[in-house]
Amino acid sequence: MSKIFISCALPYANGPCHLGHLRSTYIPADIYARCNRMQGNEVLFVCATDEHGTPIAVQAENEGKKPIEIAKRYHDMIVEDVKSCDITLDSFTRTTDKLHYEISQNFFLNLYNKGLIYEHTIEQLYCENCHKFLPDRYVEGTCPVCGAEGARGDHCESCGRHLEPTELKEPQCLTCGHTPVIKTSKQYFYKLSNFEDDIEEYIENNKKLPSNVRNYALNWLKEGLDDWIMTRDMKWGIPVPLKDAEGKVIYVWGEAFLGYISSAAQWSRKTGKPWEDYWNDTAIHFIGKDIIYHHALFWPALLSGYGCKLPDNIFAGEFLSLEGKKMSTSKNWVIWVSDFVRDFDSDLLRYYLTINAPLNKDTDFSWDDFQRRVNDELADVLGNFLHRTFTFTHKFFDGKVPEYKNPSQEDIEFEKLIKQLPETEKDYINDFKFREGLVEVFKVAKAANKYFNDQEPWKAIKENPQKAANTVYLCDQLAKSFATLTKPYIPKTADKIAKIVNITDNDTWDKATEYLPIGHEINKPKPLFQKIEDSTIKAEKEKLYKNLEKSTDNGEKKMSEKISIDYFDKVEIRIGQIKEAEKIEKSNKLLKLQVNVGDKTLQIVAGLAKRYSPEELIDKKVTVLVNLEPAKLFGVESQGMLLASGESAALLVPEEPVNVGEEIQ
Ligand code: B3M
Ligand code: ZN
Repeated sequence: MSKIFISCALPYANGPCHLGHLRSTYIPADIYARCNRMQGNEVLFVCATDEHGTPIAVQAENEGKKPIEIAKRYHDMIVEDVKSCDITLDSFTRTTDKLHYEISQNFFLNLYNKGLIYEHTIEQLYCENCHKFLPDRYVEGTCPVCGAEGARGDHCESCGRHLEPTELKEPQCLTCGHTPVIKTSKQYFYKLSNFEDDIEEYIENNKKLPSNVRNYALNWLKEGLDDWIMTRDMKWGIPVPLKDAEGKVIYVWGEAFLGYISSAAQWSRKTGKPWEDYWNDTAIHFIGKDIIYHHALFWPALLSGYGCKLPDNIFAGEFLSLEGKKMSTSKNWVIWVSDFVRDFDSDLLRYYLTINAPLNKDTDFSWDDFQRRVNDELADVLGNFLHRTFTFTHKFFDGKVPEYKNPSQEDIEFEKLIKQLPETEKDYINDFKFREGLVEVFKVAKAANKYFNDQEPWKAIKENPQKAANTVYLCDQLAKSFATLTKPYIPKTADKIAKIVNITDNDTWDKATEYLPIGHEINKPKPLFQKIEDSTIKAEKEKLYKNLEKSTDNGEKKMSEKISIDYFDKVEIRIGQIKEAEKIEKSNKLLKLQVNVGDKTLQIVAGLAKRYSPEELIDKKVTVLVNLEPAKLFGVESQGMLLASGESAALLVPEEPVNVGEEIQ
């Protein structure tokens, strides 16, 4: 038996959880935690909200609130989000907890006293109007790399570069709009460069590290490691525990990691069990791919400096996009967990986000694909198998597991699948191959449906009742096994299956191989999954696009994916002429247009109101995407799309006179 320390990256307490958080960390970590507990290992599964840093401080200023109020609001929401998806954390604390302050300051002091943290004076941006330094997100400007406006002091969203505030062109104080000046300030740096060799050895020798983490880390190591700044001049944060460091706090990345430890330490205080036993046995971090650098290089270097065992594994989930576009909370292109679980069972989400792609690949959430997987896979494969098994047990065998005698070759073959599954699936999960484990369950469920069809128990019951009994017997056994084996993935459903099968222990992996005794009574089945109607998906899509419309921007660029010429051939673009145009009530952006495209007139809702008045559009010739699936925007059906440039919404119009209805090729 092992003791396993599992952590999820600490979410910033500046917003609730969205599907991306679930996909990259919570769901995989929970699958792993659950499966390990079921195998009899002792698990300590921790997380906390990351409550310092400029995003929260800036938001608080904008709302005229204290940072702690913002943090508390989102901490409470995140706790609910995580609960609603059955993430079985043992401890979910906050980086504003007293114990976290103590642990973080002691950690800092320990490194400082060893000479691993040193003072160094650097140039920083300072707002003379607000009388404060402007680290990270306190300042915005033009990106020096790609020229995009609105780049933040720490990062440019447009090109993805990490930035220093002093690198920004035309910087502006985010609070008051003044142009900041450059001032020098003493800061504290960690001697990260001292640890290059140690970290390289750690990464090279740790054969269990997944390839994405390994490769990213080794590439960065090739470039060499620069010392890391550990402090900030700001009020919101953990004070630097040194006499002459007034007004300075520990940089959020210099203390957030300690959230893993302080969360565990708070759990230890409650339970009396030492968290160190878990860390020292096996420590595993689940994170998103954007913070591999921090976890694979910086955190191990801090731990080495402190003299502590390094994590055994770091598992980085890659990105989730939404309907083919990069998710963006600022642009409202996002699905919040709380909205999702209001409309759907969280198991459906756990299923979809796991089966959709392995974690080391980027993937997309699309409402149509979600519907397809729920209807064709959960309902038609797993749900159908279980339902027919339970129904037949009741219809022909009085709700009792029938006798199994003289098995046929098919029975023997099928039984092999049942017996192999627990081991195969466990191996996959232990190997962090969560998708593969789930695919295996569905392979067997598919094979079970085929076996059921081939055996035709509805016929056999008349001609050869023992054959029907064997079929139902084996299917009952597999159904029972599913009550355990699906639990790491879809825990609510697994418990429903257990209830119907009438067993109480579906929490022990080994029990999956134990058979139900002949004569065991099962309960009356209820359908486990409901199919999702087209109208439901349509409504969800409308909601999503409406959100986008509400936001100030036009959304982000599509992920640049190559398409084939055949695919492009399907796209029908024609010259059209606008015949009518009117404003859409309650929207300051949208116009409702009637556009003649030759053989028909399409009603199109377009985001042109800011640039064009309805009158000036009448009779204008425009370029129209004709074969677009209709969608509703602000309750108005739109049957096509006008081509226009993104940001400025300038229409693409033909240069020379052309006929209405002419196709663009
Ligand atoms: N709070 C969230 C992120 O960058 C950040 C993680 C901290 S983990 C120690 O995804
Ligand atoms: Zn200012």
